[in-house]
Amino acid sequence: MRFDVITLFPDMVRAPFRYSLMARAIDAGLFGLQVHDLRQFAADRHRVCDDYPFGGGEGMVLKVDPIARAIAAAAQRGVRKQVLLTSPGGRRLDQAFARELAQLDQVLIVCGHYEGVDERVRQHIVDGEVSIGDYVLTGGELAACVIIDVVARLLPGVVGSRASVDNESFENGLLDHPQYTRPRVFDGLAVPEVLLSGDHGRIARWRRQEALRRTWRDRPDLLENAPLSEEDRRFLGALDVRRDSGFEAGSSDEHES
Ligand code: 6GU
Repeated sequence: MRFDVITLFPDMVRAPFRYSLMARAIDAGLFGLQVHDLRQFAADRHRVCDDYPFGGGEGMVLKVDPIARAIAAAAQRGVRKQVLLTSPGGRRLDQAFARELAQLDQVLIVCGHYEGVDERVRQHIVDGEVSIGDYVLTGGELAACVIIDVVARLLPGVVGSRASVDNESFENGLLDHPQYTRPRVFDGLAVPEVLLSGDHGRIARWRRQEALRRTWRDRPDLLENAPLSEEDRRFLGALDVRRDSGFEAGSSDEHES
């Protein structure tokens, strides 16, 4: 899969992918990242990509024609692709949207900037708009980086094992269970005994219950869509009873069935 980003600030988009897992994945050819400088597609000597708004008003507007030329230059023919504009009003990025994008051969991201983008880009040039959350960024570059990171880590081989992607928060519909590593006791804070027991069945059950408990406490909305077993539902039912009868729902390892 290949990502193309069209931006006035190419280094801002390249930088995060020079590190860690993403840098290794690109070096290994697991996905491509081409960042295009919008200025190279300006029509004039001064490489102007924005202009005053028709009708007057504050700020500058990104011009349609450099964006159209940049996309024409970057788009591959005959592949499954999407051209997306970053915009706070776009479709909200979530794990399901990321999985859709991960099926494509090419994703092109146009970074919105300044006060706005010529409406014809939205209406006629891109396939859709994407937002990374309900807040306003100064530009689309950080959003583009987030989108690429979230999608790229779903591609085969980018993250170590299939299991580490499948088991994490949101992929299984729940928040993650807690993790601990050495030392066993830090400053009087001990690791839950069950994790040292060597009893893998008991450990798996405890982890599932802690994931359920955290989700129930911090993101109960996720429980609506999470795939739950009968045993999960009994456990959650017991948490509801405890809450309704005035018990605190503190984290512990004392609630295994
Ligand atoms: Cl994609 N762009 C901007 N400018 N702000 C945002 C956003 C995108 N997503 C959330 N806020």
